[in-house]
Amino acid sequence: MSVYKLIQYSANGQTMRYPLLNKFNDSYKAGASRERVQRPGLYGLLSVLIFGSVACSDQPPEVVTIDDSIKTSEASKSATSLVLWYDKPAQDWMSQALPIGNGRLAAMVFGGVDEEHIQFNEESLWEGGAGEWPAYEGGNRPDGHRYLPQVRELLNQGKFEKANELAQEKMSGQFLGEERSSDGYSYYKGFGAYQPFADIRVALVDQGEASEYRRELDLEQGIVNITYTARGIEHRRTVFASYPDRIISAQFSNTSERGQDYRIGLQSLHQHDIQWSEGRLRLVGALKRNGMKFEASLDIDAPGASLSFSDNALMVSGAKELQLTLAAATEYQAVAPHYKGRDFAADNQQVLDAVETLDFDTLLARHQEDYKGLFERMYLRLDGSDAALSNLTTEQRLQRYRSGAADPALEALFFQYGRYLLISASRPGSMPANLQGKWNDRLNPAWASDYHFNINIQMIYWPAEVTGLGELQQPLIEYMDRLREPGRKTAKQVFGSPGWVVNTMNNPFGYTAPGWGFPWGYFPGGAAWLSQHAWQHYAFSLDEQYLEQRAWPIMKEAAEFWLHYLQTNEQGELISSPSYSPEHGGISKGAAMDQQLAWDLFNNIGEACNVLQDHQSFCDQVAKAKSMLQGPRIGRWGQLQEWAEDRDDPDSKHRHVSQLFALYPGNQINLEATPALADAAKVSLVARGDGGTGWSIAWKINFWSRLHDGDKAHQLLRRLLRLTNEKSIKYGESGGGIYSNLLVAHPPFQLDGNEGGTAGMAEMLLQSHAGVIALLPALPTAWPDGEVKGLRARGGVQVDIIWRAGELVEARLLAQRTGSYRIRVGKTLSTVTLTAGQPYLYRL
Ligand code: FUC
Repeated sequence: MSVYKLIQYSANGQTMRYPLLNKFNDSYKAGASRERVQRPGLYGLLSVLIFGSVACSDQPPEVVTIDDSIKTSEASKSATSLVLWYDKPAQDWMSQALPIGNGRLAAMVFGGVDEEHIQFNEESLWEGGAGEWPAYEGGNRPDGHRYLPQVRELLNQGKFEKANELAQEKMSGQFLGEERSSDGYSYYKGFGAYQPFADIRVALVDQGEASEYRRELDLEQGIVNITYTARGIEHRRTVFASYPDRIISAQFSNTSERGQDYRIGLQSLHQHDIQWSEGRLRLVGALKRNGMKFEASLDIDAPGASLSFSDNALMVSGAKELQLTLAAATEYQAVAPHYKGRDFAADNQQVLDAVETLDFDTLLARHQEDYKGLFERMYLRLDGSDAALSNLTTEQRLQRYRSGAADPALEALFFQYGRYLLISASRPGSMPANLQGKWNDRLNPAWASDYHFNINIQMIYWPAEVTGLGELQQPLIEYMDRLREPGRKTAKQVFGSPGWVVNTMNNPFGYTAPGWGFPWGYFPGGAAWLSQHAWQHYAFSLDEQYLEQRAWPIMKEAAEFWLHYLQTNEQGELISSPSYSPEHGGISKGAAMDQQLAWDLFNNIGEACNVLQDHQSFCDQVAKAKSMLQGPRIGRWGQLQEWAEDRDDPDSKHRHVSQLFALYPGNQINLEATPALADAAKVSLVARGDGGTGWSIAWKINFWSRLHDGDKAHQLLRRLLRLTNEKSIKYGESGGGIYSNLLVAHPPFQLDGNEGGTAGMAEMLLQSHAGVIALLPALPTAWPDGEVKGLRARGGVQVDIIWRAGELVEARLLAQRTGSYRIRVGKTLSTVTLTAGQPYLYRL
């Protein structure tokens, strides 16, 4: 490859509507205006691939000076408003209450008239670990590695069942048993589960009948509002979670002459005490099984009102305005092996003291400045929804949509909701979002509301980079960085290997062993998959210091495991053994997903090597291993094989479609470079059908987008957005759907479905995985007119697009680095030179 010169982006004084790229951590910021010589990586240049049948033109499209020619249309403005609203209080936590969060704290707001109920969580309140099980060792069987050669030998002899039995007995992880409840949910003893924290209940004495009731979540403002009139008195509540101030804040106001009476209580499902002193209501508790201590502290401010404390509740009499400020913390600390030690009471006090003198409006303004700084980086308008639709509640709109009516603006609302939820559940400094983000009201949430690394948590982060929220991946990347320590132990003890691993299920107490359930728990590929996220943050941000200091060590150590784990077969190819295709079939050798994960990791390491120009011998070793990997195989019915053996069942409708990892989120298979494999992937996808759990349907939106079939992707989106009320665990055809609060149902609620759906919609509008920036690659006929601003392409390019009658009108590209870029619209491929920081208007 040729060597060329790049000048890194330096701010040029020009006012940008959107901030350029987001970086995790100031200490990793690359110096501006640094000159360096660099070999072009896939995303660095985006111009070096060979394109099959795509028509190429070397003529750059027309260049138009930028004068804000992309304008926001006024059309159908109200139908496109980014508000979820309802005309009744929520009765049900999962399907109706409205979520707020600041990354660390999360809450569900019910909006009752006689009683406001705010159920809340703090991210670190977890049962499980050494506190519950003194002999807990991250689930590892220390002798597991001794049996690995035998398991491999059995697989070599084709004795798959025997190999499964042995691996199950000797290598699978440990726990203390399962407690099943009648509704199908389980508690996994020793492993633990994410816990609900407590509930704020504010009873409004003497309300009578309410009229003009409205409960809304305003995504543009990042707040929940409740308004109604009762006995001629207007009531208004606003609730939000603030990241800068680390609190949840609620204001209750009313127009009553003498003020309103409120009774305020804090309650928890866990053992606790309530204390009242100096304007603060405190709930101090400890978990039953592992003893983890926690405290919630609620500041209560009601100017002019009288306060009295009795029966564990606070009576506030005659308040025209009531302000509640909540801080909550636990003793959890992310340090092995005990994972505790934080002075949570001092933490809460510090948080509340810091905001004591600030009034509600100031807190709100600080929250909104922070929140909007993220949310407003992107804008999406899908035209075609009648303005009158804004008179329908969100639930009515979903009902209408379910009966077949079109509502592109509702789809755009769903898209932005995914961004809202990610902003609420994952912020720099927080833990990563878990299966339910940070929202949970149960002692035994489904799958422990844990960190599942065989698709789920990765999917939650799919939309982060492309929708302009790259720094929200920081919690995931910091988390995997910390996971390396327990992950090394598992690699050594269970696999006799260097490097680090994590398997299917993980808790914040370093459970990196294969899960106890076999074979579903077996998935050493977890770390390789996570490493993709470490790389992708670089691919979008081009932050070299981050790549060198944060991503590289994580990726390198994950690759060390794979270099050791892969076995050479008789044909001299490298294959994974034992290998498992999540959660389908038993263990075997060379399952497609493992092969693709290893390829993806090695490929990204190759890209990183080009950037860092260091680590030569390791880079050579990885490149060699990559070239020896057994590649994707096309089977007897034209399918992309899920296993090394050609044994795919054309009738299987299994929700995991792991053999298509290479199509999305990987890029080993793509329409440009590997059309035959893309065709095979399509055959497999068609056979699997359109059903599945929420996340499975969401994944299929992304697959079809990568296959550039916008109408099919949209059909899947419609399927995902089918209103449901199902809350018990369902798979397959009866899975998927959306609740009236727009949370996606596995069922039950799992955040991956929301985020995978948002990522899929982004993928319909912009793709950049194959060395080309594809504009509107999978635009469905259902979205004839629209506009999007602030999407991000790999290689540090920000993209705005406007389209009419299904055709691109114009796009604005803002590159972070000067260079040559390939742009594709339909079959037209152009090469353009983008200048760092200079918007470029592209027209066909
Ligand atoms: C995987 C999936 C299940 C569920 C669980 C949390 O195991 O197969 O459907 O989403 O994760």
